Amino acid sequence: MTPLNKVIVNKDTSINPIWIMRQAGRYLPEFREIRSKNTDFIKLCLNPTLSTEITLQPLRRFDFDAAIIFSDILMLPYGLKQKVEFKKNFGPILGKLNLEEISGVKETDFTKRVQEIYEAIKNVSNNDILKDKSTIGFVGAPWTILVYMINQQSPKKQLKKNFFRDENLINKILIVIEKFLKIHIKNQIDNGANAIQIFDSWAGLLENKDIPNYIYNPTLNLVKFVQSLNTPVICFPRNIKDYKKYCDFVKPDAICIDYEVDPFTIRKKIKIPVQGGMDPKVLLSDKETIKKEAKKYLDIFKDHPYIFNLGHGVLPETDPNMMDYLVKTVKDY
Ligand code: 1CP
Repeated sequence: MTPLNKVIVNKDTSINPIWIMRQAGRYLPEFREIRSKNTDFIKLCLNPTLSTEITLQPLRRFDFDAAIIFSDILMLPYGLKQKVEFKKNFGPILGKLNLEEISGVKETDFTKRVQEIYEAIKNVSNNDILKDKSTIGFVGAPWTILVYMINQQSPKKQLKKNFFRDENLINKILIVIEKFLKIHIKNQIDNGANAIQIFDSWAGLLENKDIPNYIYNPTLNLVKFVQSLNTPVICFPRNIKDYKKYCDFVKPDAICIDYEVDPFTIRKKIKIPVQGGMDPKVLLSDKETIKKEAKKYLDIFKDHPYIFNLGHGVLPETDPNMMDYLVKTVKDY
């Protein structure tokens, strides 16, 4: 078993595997070079040679314990034939959502549209670099995918005022999303992913009363589905107000925490393996601060199954030498 899976499945507290969200990305000059020649982000995700190469880039530099496949959560709406574009300095822009159209998409059509992602997973998981390391597949949680599909852009700017106007319609869309997320998860596992992370980046947007319908219930269905395929599942409900309640309802195999939540409280309240937490901005400081902050998390979770990661994606302005220093610090702990 890989170190990551030992922590999640066997609850091993003697090791602290490390991987980093967005570990393949803009802080690496070798990624920027490929990206500058491939301006269409979706096409890049669907080029198995390049997406394999990008996924492996960080593993050639650093002793990470897992590869996360270079793709995007928005490949799901793309696979459902909703238009998806990534505009420079703006982020994703999606076309109008048509329930009839997405409901008409067949499983085989979907799989064909994103087939290259599975090819990349196969390439990565069969690469010698991945010996004794995990290949992480991922999806967006139903709620976060719903947000992008209806809002048609990042809700960072704002969530459409009439977002919840037609709850009946929303619930029908959620059913389609859930169906295809399961297909996408199974395809990733069939092609070599041996852990799945579910990103709920906009979990923090909901009021308490809406959380069961939009987060707990649909995510629990996905978690059960991944577990039925004998694969561990990590959930990242970013900025959720109550991680404990989330874990009690959704029952993932491991929980990834953001950098705003107090790690002491997490350790006290949560019994399942924990991942992440450190503020990505720490990597913009100096070695002394990086060491101090990394050790803080490692000390707090010393007797708890813990996977080192950040509390969100690595920032593009991060110096790769500081990442190297962080990985060595965690490995030497
Ligand atoms: O070069 C570029 O401009 C592309 C930047 C980029 C990258 C490197 C985007 C655009 N997506 C990705 C890859 C990506 N996205 C990965 C690859 C694997 C890795 O981690 O190395 C993963 C896991 C994601 C997941 C993802 N995409 C999330 C969940 C995690 C998070 O950041 O909260 C979300 C919300 C997205 C949507 C997305 N993709 C890209 C952008 C700019 C956004 C929008 C973010 C927003 O709404 O603010």
